[in-house]
Amino acid sequence: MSSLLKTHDPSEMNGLDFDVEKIRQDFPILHQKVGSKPLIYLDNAATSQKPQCVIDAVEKYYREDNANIHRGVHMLSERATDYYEGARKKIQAFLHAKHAHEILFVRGTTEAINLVAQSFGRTNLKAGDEILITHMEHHSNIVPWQLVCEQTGAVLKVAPINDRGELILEEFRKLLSEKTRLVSVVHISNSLGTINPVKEIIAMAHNQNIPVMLDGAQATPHVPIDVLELDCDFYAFSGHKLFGPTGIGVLYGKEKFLDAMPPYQGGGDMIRTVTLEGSTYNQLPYKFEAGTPNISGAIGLGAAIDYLYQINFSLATRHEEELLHYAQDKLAAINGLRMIGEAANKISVCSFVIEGIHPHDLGTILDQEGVAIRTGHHCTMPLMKRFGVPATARASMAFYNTLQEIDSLAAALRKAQEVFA
Ligand code: C6P
Repeated sequence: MSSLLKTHDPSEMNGLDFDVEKIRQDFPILHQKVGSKPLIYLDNAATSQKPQCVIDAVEKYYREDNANIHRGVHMLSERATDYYEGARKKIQAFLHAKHAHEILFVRGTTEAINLVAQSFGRTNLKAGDEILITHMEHHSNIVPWQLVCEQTGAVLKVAPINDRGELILEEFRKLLSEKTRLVSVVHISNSLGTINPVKEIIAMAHNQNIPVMLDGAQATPHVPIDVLELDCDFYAFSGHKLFGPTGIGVLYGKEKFLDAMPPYQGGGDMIRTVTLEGSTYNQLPYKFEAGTPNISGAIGLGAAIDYLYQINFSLATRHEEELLHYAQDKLAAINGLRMIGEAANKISVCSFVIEGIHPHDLGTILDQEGVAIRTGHHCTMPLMKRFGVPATARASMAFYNTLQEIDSLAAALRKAQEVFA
C-alpha cells in the first residue's frame, strides 16, 4: 500500500526520541536569514511551517496523480480519489471519529463553523432561542453566530472569563437553559493559550441535551484529540495550523446531526439527482462537499498527520511545555511587561504588552532582529476589550522552536525597550 494511503492506529504514536535539532531539519523554511539574523519563527498560532514530507506529498500529487475525483473511470481519477479518501481516513483515525463519513473537508475552521451555523443553525433556531459561546472566542466563532441570530431572531449568550483568562465554569453553567440550542466553544484560545475544560463543558451541556461544537484550530497542533472520548458533537480545525497546507480544514460532526442537516452549498458532487423541478442530495460526506474540493490540500494534510505519528507527538508536546515555562520565566524578568493570559492550563502561547511601546512597534523591531511574532487583536476584539488593551504582542511556539530562540526573543524585547527608552 502506498504511504499516502496508510492509515494509523493512534496508539502507534511513539516513534523516535524527540530531538529538536533533528526535527528542524525536516522544515526547510526555518533555515534562512532575515537580513543578517537567523529567522526565529514564533508565529505558529497564525500558521505553522510545513515539513518536507508535506511539500513532497503535494508536489507528487501534481506531478504524478492530478485528476478530478469521484467523476472519472480513468486511472488518474481513481488514484486521486483513493488518495483523497485515504486522507479522510487518516483524519478519522487522528480524531478518533467513529466513521470516515463524519469527516467533512472544508477550507478551514472558519468555513466549518459557518457550515454549522448556516446548516444546523438555520434549521434548528427560532426567535428567542440561545447559542452559548465564551468571551475568549475568535471572530470565526462569534460572527457566524451573529449572522444566524440576525436571520432567525436567536440570541447569542457569552460566558465570562476571569482575569487569568480562564472560563468561569459556574457562570457558564448558569447560562445553560432550556432555551440553549447549541454551545460553541474554543478548545484552546489563540490569544491567551488557555486550554478550556471541554470535557466538563460538554458534560454540563449534554446533561441538558444541548449539542456542543468545539473550535479546535489551536488545539489540534498541541494536544491529542479524541472526539469519541470528548463526546463533542462538532469539531473544527484548519490544516495550515497542523503543519499542513492552507485552504484545507475539517469539520467533524456526529452522523446523527450531519444526516439531519441540509446541504450548506449546492453544486456538483453533493447531489444524487437533479431535475429542473428539484434535486435530491448525496449521502455523507459528499452532501457537504459541493464542487471540486481541495484535493492536494487534503493529501498534504494527510501527510502532515503521518508526520506527527512519526515524530512522537507526546514528546513534542512535552518539549513545548518546556518552551512555555522557559518563555514565561524570561518574559516575567522584563520590566514593564504584562502577560495577557495566565491560565493554569495553557499551551505555548505568550501574549503580552510592554509599557510605553505599542505592540506593532514591538513587532517591527523584533522583525529587524529576525524574530517573527504576531501583533494586533488576533481576531479576538471582545477579548482585547475584556483585558483593556487594543492589541498584544504574541509569541507562539511549536515543537521545532528552541530555548535559544526564546533567549533571542527576550534579547530583542530588551533591545526594543532601549530604542523606546
Ligand atoms: N487564528 C491566529 O493568528 P482559519 O483562518 O479558518 O484557518 O482559522 C480561524 C481561527 C478560528 N479559531 C481560532 C481559535 C483561531 O486561532 C483561528 C485562526 C489565527 O490566531 C489567525 S487570526
